[in-house]
Amino acid sequence: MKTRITELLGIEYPIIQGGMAWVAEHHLAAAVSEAGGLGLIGTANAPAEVVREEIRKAKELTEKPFGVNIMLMSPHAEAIAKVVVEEGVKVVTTGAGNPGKYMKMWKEAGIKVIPVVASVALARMMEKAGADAVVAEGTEAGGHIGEATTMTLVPQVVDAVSIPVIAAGGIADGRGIAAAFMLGAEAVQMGTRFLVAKEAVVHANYKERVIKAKDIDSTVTGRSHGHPVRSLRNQMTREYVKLESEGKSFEELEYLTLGALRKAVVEGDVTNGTVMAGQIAGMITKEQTCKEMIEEMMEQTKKLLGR
Ligand code: TUI
Repeated sequence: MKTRITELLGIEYPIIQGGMAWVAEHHLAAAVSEAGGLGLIGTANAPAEVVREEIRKAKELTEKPFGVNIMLMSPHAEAIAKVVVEEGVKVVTTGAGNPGKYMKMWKEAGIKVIPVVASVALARMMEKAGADAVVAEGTEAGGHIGEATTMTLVPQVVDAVSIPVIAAGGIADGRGIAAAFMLGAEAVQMGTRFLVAKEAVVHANYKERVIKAKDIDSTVTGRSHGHPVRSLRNQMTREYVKLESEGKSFEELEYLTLGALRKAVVEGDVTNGTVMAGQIAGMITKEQTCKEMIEEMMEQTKKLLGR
């Protein structure tokens, strides 16, 4: 399945793994890249030197291309923006902000830059700034999200820009990939499915919560602050909603999401921790290797697109 994205990134299959905070570390990134997709190291709020180590460890596990996702709300974003250049990273994706001020430095270093956008306006701006592609991420996605759905956002972004578009949000099998292609996307990015990959170093309780989740089990916190985050409903989200209704500020509540994400991913506290996941969690039923997931999905996609 050749597309402009597989050509641009030098990958076999048009599947990119989401740069999930705390989850997307070197084992997962290398496994997805080894399986023919593009693995990503997610930086979230990690310090730059931790990210440098992650990049070096991923290089030991795979010779295939992998990328780094930079979460632009992080206090370390600027330092990480330099580390990816120093370490010779081939692909950078960005989330939760506008990476405009780093574009020149990255392009001069020969890095392929793929910002995640949640609107047509930012997609247009990124194309002008020299982005190689964009990920159009719908509100079905897990974690920090925008307002538009994947079904509405992807075709509108495809119409607005000439660079290739990668669809994200609510995609976890070959049907979703085929549908994304019908909307004009040339690859997909998926997070929630890879959360339960055998290679994902995620606490068993977290994986079990995703596997057991039903269609309507996710909820969004932080809408009133303009920082909406999707996760599976639990004690933490109920507490957040309560404090939000009492008028607590984003800064006062941020610890509940970001600090608590570590609690869920590392310690397995899925009651008080943040279990970030997308709406498609309800469709995910088993742990598999990245290779099994990707081969199964591509088989299904080819059948559907060949019909
Ligand atoms: O970034 C993500 N997903 C994330 S980041 C994250 S870590 C975090 N945790 C708690 C609170 C905050 C962050 C967990 N999940 N996805 C990419 C994404 N980017 N989705 C939406 C956006 C986005 C939204 C608005 C990108 C740009 C934007 O506007 C930028 C601007 O300045 O116009």
